[in-house]
Amino acid sequence: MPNYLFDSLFAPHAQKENVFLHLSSGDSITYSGFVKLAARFANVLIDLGLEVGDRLAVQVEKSEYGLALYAACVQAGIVYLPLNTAYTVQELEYFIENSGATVLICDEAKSDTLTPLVRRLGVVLSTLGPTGQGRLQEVAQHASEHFVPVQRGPDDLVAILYTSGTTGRSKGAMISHKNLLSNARSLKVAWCFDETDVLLHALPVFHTHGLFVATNILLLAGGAMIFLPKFDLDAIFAHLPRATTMMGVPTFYTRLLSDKRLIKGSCAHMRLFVSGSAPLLNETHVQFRERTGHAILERYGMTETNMNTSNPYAGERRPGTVGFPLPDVELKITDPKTGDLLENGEIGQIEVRGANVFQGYWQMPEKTREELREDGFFITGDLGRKDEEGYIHIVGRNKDLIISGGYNIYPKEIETLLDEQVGVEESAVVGLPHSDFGETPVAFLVLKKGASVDLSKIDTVIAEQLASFKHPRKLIILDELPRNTMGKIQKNILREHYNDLFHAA
Ligand code: MLC
Ligand code: AMP
Repeated sequence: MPNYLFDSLFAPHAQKENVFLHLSSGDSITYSGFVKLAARFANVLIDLGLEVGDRLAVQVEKSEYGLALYAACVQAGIVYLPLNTAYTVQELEYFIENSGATVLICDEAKSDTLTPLVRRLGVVLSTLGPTGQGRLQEVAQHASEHFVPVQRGPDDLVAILYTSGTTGRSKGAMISHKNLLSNARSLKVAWCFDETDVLLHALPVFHTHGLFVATNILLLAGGAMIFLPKFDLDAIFAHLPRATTMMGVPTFYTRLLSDKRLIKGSCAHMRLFVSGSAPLLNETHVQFRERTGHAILERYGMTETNMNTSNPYAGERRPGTVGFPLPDVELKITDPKTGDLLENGEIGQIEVRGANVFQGYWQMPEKTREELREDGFFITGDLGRKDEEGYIHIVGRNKDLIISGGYNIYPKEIETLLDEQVGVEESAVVGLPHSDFGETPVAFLVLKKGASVDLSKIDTVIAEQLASFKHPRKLIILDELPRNTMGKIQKNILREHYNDLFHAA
């Protein structure tokens, strides 16, 4: 049966014996081996009761098995819902309930903790560990390595990725087969990927960057990935000589620069370093070029849109810019108040349209209408300008968002929790510059009259409820929060005043 994404990404490789994944253990997985593993999983998922269009929630450590689950979902028509391994039980509960996922796959180590939750929600639980341990792989070993892909067209859903809301709860971005394939095709051409490429893959695979951008391009090109469990400098330097390309968030590059092993020689085999998911500092770009001779290629994307713009492969990669719109992406800069098109050079909100743009937020038609215009333009919430040569500069955000090491943190989520704590009158969470993570959250609290609070207790509550990357690095008590004449909290004043808090970090 025709299956839009499977037929381009996986089916062409079914008989190929060349390596798809080099693993940190020294083992490798061929393309045909990977396609067979995915087919086995697809059979097991069907046996677990999943049907076309059902959602499968997956919170597992990065491994070839986890990646094969994505491929299994594509061919079985199951909507893949990958979840950050740092999410707490409370966070998971929301994602499962909101998406209506009927099956959850988690690491064996988390199975006991999650059992009460899945019982309460009536969800089937299965386990999968990073070396293939767990119930899912046990059953898959005996399953057939043949699976006839179900029919899926370009507009059918392939995944839901949650991206937090600035005002309410997280929103599930509905991603279609066409969204992914169109973007992978554009990027493969734009960045000149082919079957000789070996991508050093140290990103997590529960977000757009590591899962879709990196993996789909390599699958389309027929190249290989050195598939590392996480970003670790020793592992990176051990594998760089075999790689041709790497994709990372800016923290990868600042950490590389902090290491003496980063020299021209260690990058001799590389043809491309790509950065995205957060702003790459000018100085990082310049220092990296001085040390290695490589100009990092910065691109700009989002969960909702995949990739929108990219610096050129062949032309000038201009630091501080995210390059030009990809060939099949329309981008305009508009007045945030009126939506009118602005002149080149003027700062406004970035809007994008194209086959890359998602289908809307899962079961949130109002939120979808607020951000996705009827004519197909998506209001990104990023502020930017186009310079005279057409390069796009991102100058800020029209949304209250902190990006720490490439992970998004929505202040509202932390503030809501802080405001619930006994003795807290109100709170404001802002992102402050941080040398490793780019930005990091800090919480400012105003206490109720006469109240005193134990900050360590508040820390404990935060740790129980929110993923560790969201934890405010500091809680600071103030007499009052700065406000404008309309009574609105002025976070910019807090940011300016405390700008240097982590300079020594
Ligand atoms: C981990 N920690 C973080 C963190 N990552 N804290 C803040 N921000 C982060 N990004 C926490 C850990 O949970 C741990 O907490 C503590 O920090 C020490 O961890 P670490 O060892 O220093 O971190 P590490 O594991 O090395 O991870 C850092 C990282 C990783 C930068 C390598 O976060 C990472 O791989 N980030 C990439 C994110 C990404 O893929 N984003 C793409 C989104 S898609 P504790 O409390 O346990 O000690 C997107 C669209 C697009 O944005 O355009 O691409
Ligand atoms: P996410 O919701 O995780 O997909 O994050 C998307 C957001 O990351 C975008 O809306 C931008 O704010 C930010 N982003 C991604 N790439 C870049 C970049 N190269 N420069 C600046 N911000 C970026």
